[in-house]
Amino acid sequence: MKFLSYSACVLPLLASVLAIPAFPGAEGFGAQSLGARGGTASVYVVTNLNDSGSGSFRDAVSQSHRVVVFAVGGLITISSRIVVSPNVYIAGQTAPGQGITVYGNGISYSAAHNTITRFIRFRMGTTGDSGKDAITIANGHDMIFDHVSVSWGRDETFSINGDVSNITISDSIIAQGLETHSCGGLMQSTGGVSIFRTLYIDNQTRNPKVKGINEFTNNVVYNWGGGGGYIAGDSAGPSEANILNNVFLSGPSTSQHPFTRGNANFHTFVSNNYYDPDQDGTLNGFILGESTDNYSDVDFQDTQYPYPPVNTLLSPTDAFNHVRDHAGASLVRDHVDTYLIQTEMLSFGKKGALITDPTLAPINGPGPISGGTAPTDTDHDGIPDAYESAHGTNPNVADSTNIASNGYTNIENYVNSLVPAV
Ligand SMILES: *[C@@H]1O[C@H](CO)[C@@H](O)[C@H](O)[C@H]1NC(C)=O
Ligand SMILES: *[C@@H]1O[C@H](CO)[C@@H](O)[C@H](O)[C@H]1NC(C)=O
Ligand SMILES: CC(=O)N[C@H]1CO[C@H](CO)[C@@H](O)[C@@H]1O
Ligand SMILES: CC(=O)N[C@H]1CO[C@H](CO)[C@@H](O)[C@@H]1O
Repeated sequence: MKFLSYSACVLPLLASVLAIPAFPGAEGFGAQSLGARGGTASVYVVTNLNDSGSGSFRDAVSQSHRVVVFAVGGLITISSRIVVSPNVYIAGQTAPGQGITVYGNGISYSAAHNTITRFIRFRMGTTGDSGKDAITIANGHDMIFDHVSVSWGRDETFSINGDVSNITISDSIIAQGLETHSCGGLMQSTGGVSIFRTLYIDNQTRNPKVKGINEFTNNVVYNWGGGGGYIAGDSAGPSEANILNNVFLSGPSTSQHPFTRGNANFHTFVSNNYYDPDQDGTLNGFILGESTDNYSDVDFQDTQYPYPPVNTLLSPTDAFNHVRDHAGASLVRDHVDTYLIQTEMLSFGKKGALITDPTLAPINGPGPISGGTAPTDTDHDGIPDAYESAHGTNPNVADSTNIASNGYTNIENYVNSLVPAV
C-alpha cells in the first residue's frame, strides 16, 4: 500500500514534468500541443448537426479545455465562420458513419494555441465569405492538424500568415482552392511549421507558398496550376526550409516546374525530391538534381536544419503510397477525397480539374455523408460503455477526464485508440 500512495502522489508531478506528445505519434513543430490538458479538462459531446446552439460543433469549440467528441456523423452546414478557442482537442475520429464534414464557410484558428484537430473535413465553398480562407491562422502557437481534409477556400484553402509558430500539418489533404484565386495557401510564419505526408491537389498556385521556418517532408503535390507549385519565398524576408523526399506530379493544369520564385533570402536544404512531369498515366519520374534550374534561384544549404523530424522518413514513392492510402479524414473517406485520390491523383497526370463551383459535377457537393450510430455511452462522458468495461473504468460514472498512468486523460486514450499512431 505504501507503493500505491507513493505513485498516487508522484504521477501528477511526472505528467507535468515529462512532456507527452499531442497524441501518440505526433511529430514536428506542433507535436507538443496540449489540447485540453493544462487546465481543468472537460468533454463536449456534439449531439446534433446544427449550425449553432446547444450540442452543436460551433458551441463545442467556443470554450477552452474541451475534448470535443461526436455522437453524430454527417454534414454540418454553417453560415458564418467558426472561431476555435485555445486548448481544444477536436476528435473527429469519434464520429460514427462517414464522420464529420463542416461545409459552407471557413474556420479560424487565430490565437487557438494548443489545439489538436484530427480526422475531420472543412469544405468552405462558394457560399463562404468572399476573400476568406477555408482554414486561417493569423497568429498563435502550438497547433497540430492531423488527417484533416480542407478544400474549396475562396481566398486560400489552408493559410498561415503572421506571428505563428510551432504548427504541424500531417497526413492531410489541401484541395481545390476555388477559382478565381485558387490557392493551396500561404505557409508564412515567424516560427516553425511542419508539413508531413500531405496532399496538395488542384490548386492554381501556392502549393504552398512558404516563408519563414518550414519543414516540407514526404508530401505529394499534384496538378498545380500556372501560378506555381512550391513557391519559395518570393519575398525580402528570410526563410530557412528543409524540403525532403516529396513527390511532385504534374497534371493537366500543370504548365511549369514544381519550384518557382526562389531568391537569395530563401535558404533551403533539399534532398530526394521526385518529379514526374510527363502526364503519361504512370509514375515514372526522377529525383530533381540540386540546381537552380530545378529549384529556382534559392540559396542551397549543405546541412539540414535541425528541425523536429518525421518519426519515419519515407522514400518519395513510399510517401506517395502512404498519402494515397491515409491522407485526409481517411478513417472513412468521403466521395470528394475518394475522387481526388482515385480518379485524379492515380491517373498520374491524365485527370484533374479546374473548378469554380464544387456543387457541380463531378464533385456534386460535399455530401451526402452517412451518419451512422454512436455506441452506447451511459454516463455521457464521451467514452462508450464497451470501451470503459474493457479498460477498467466505470461506464456509469463520468470519469473520462481523469488522468491515466501514461499522462493522458482517459478520454484522450479512448479517442487516440480509434486510429493508428503514425
Ligand atoms: C437543432 O435544429 C433543429 C432544427 O432547426 C431544432 O429543431 C432543434 O431544436 C435544434 N437543436 C438544438 C439542441 O438546438
Ligand atoms: C515553440 O516550441 C519551442 C520548443 O518546444 C519552444 O522553445 C518555443 O518557445 C515555442 N514557441 C512559442 C512561440 O511558443
Ligand atoms: C482547381 C481549381 O479550382 N483551380 C486551379 C487549380 O489548379 C487547377 C487544376 O485543377 C487549375 O487549372 C486551376 O486554375
Ligand atoms: C541536374 C538535374 O537533375 N537537372 C534536372 C532538372 O530538372 C529537369 C526537368 O525539370 C531535368 O530534365 C534535369 O535532369
